[in-house]
Amino acid sequence: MTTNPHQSKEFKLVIAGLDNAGKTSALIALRQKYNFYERVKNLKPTIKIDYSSFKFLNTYRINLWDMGGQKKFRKIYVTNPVYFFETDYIYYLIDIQDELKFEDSVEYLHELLDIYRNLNYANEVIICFNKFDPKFKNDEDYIDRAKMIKNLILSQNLDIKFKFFNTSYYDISSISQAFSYSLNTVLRLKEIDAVLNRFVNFYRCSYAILYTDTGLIISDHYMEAMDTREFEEKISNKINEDLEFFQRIKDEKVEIIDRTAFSDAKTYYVRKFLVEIENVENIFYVGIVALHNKFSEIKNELNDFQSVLLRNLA
Ligand SMILES: Nc1nc2c(ncn2[C@@H]2O[C@H](COP(=O)(O)OP(=O)(O)OP(=O)(O)O)[C@@H](O)[C@H]2O)c(=O)[nH]1
Ligand SMILES: [Mg+2]
Repeated sequence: MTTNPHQSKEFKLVIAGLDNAGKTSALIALRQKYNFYERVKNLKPTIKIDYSSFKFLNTYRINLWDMGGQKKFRKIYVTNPVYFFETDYIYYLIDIQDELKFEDSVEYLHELLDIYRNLNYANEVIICFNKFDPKFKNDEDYIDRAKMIKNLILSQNLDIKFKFFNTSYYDISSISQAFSYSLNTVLRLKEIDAVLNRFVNFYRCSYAILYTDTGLIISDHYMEAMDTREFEEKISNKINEDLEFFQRIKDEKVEIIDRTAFSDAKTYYVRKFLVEIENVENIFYVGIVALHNKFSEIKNELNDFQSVLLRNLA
């Protein structure tokens, strides 16, 4: 991680893999959560490298390096290690649906690992078995393929730490989990994640999400898999509604810290939290959807969340 003159900490994520592995799609799915509206269809192969970056709270700038995977570009990168300087985390995507390319994919991975060895990269290398769509989740054939590649990579690189994920843009939370893994190491999201995860698993909430007043999602947990379209309908729209509501009451100078809405069997609840981070007051919201009968307990548990946020973000 490097620090620029404006004091925001720079965090560089490199996303690599063969052409057609789904790198750009995964990043678009991820960025949709950060309010960049783009479409995944009609994607063209990435020409060399696509850079994008976003600010995270007031403290971090996350830089994403999407390394176009066509052979002609791969040749350029492997002969110019400068592209990989100061990488905080490398994500390597393998298209789990394309068996014919496994060998090439592992070979390219090894070329990159050699570069990272020379650069003394010490973090985990994050491998995503991508296009592991929800319908293949329990498919023996897919599970075996992933196991086989995993064992191959592990056995040939005993000196490197790896972390493996199954990802698919048909399950946006699988992508966000993989990316949160590296962000967690700088943001201390573990405890926050654990609390939200508990809401989903223990109280059977449809979702539990922590986001900022610009709509940036910091931590999100869902009961069911969602693709980018469903995510936009069910989550992005809801978040925008919440943000509009809180802006409106702020304009009207009313102090309200939560809002409850009912529909059918479910309760939609959002609560506002204020946390001072490096002398700047940051607003966070927790949005939760659950069955009516769970809500008094959920609200009670949320009373302690302020101190969890303070402990981990401030
Ligand atoms: N089934 C399925 N298809 C996917 C998934 N992710 C991407 N795709 C499709 O795979 C194709 C390639 O996706 P891209 O994101 O352009 O691949 P890329 O790795 O960026 O390719 P290059 O830019 O050439 O390196 C597109 O047609 C996507 O719609 C996934 O999770 N599941
Ligand atoms: Mg691409």
